[in-house]
Amino acid sequence: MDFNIQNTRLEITAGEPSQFPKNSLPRVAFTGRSNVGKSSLINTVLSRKSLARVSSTPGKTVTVNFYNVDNSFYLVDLPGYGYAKRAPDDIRKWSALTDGFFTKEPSASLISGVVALVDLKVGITKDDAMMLNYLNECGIKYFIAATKCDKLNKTEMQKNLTTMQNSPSLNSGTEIIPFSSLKGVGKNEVISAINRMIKE
Ligand SMILES: Nc1nc2c(ncn2[C@@H]2O[C@H](COP(=O)(O)OP(=O)(O)OP(=O)(O)O)[C@@H](O)[C@H]2O)c(=O)[nH]1
Ligand SMILES: [Mg+2]
Repeated sequence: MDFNIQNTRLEITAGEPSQFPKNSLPRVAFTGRSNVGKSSLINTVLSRKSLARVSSTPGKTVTVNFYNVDNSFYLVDLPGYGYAKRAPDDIRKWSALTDGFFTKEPSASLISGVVALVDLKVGITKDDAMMLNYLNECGIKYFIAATKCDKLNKTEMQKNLTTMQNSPSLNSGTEIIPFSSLKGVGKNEVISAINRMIKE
């Protein structure tokens, strides 16, 4: 790796697409259902205890956080989806930010790929399927981080991974990485996969 992942700072918390960084650094984004463990994964991957806020109230903030990694690229924490109790204004904000990020220039061309988080115990929900289909349609590269794998024993884990692999929402051959922030499982694999996306 020719960047220092330890040298990371939260550069911008954007409440609207006009606040996205104006430079041309590549971006790797994280998507997932609210409460899937996105902030925890970001902290684990960056070896930081609380750079990304781990919340007890799911889906509270509808913002896009840009983490500047060693002035080489951005890790982008997109707002979670599938949170039922969301106010209409927040839903509008979610769509504007997500569409702004994935489909509007200059943002869209700067995306190297996406880490799509799916809870391994819950499996691919309707909302996950919608997000994955959206990524497929946009032609964006992604891999799956199958989160909270510590909640399952080996047999259950294998079973759920196989089910996930066969999901019609995934392009065949999509990489699935079992992950646990709690146990530190999958950390190096996620870093390598991000690294590959940036270099491709
Ligand atoms: N067992 C287990 N629990 C986890 C793991 N990662 C996160 N959690 C728990 O899941 C809850 C949500 O974690 P967050 O990291 O805040 O999830 P998030 O996707 O960022 O949530 P929002 O930003 O609110 O949408 C917290 O209670 C965490 O402690 C994990 O690897 N294993
Ligand atoms: Mg979060």
